[in-house]
Amino acid sequence: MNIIKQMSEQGYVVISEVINKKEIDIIREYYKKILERNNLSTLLPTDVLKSPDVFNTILKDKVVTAIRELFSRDFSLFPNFTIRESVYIPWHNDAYFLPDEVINPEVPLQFMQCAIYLQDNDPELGGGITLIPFSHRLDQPTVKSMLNTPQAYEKVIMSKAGDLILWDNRITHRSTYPDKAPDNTKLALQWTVSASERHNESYLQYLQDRAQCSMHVSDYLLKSPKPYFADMPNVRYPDSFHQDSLNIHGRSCLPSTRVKKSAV
Ligand SMILES: O=C(O)CCC(=O)C(=O)O
Repeated sequence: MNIIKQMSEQGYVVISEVINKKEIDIIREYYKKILERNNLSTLLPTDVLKSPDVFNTILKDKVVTAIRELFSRDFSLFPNFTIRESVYIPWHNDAYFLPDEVINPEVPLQFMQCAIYLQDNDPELGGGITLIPFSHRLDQPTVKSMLNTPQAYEKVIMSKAGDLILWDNRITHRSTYPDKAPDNTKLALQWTVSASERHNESYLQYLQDRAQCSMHVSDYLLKSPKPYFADMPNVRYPDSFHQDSLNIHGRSCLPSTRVKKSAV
């Protein structure tokens, strides 16, 4: 099945091996170094930008090509790129805070969540996500009733370390919970993209609001990611971007991708 058809029918795709073992280790090391400095398990976007080795992963040809193909056009990148540690989030949907036209199961794909997990996913050890295929095409009451017996519908995405998972942000998903202690820290590089600028302002407002209020289920987790949301207005294009990232952007990889000039 091609990726456009799979995204449309299943609500997610896996692009395998977008980064290799050496690149995984570099991102893991960078996370560890920054964690020692500020003790935040959701890295600040401006800290991600300081390392072109990390940020440029998002701009890799294989990544950008897949996103462009799925949207059939250039796209916007939001200032919410981060590396997150040991996030375990229950069933949720990332679109319910957006305008009705975005949530509507009938409309074409508009927002995608992107994650490169830095370890394999495993039903016992966790490390990635579990989702309900096709739930992006269902209305809220239907999904709610399915969540009474999610085992009947869920699918553990068996991604490998370094794979990119892209999901329609209307899909109902959760972290794959570990049944026993994983042997490695669960880490993921994550970000959001959109196909049209029509709803970008409301999404940016939503990200800004989350610096003050708890809205999404993940805002209620023990380690609050509020400093991460509060940092997003500091992402300014081009001033907060490393020259190596700007070179990639200018070279052609993202000729017209609209990195937001003023984040929020
Ligand atoms: O990485 C995970 O475990 C879950 C991520 C997630 O649910 C999200 O970003 O919406």
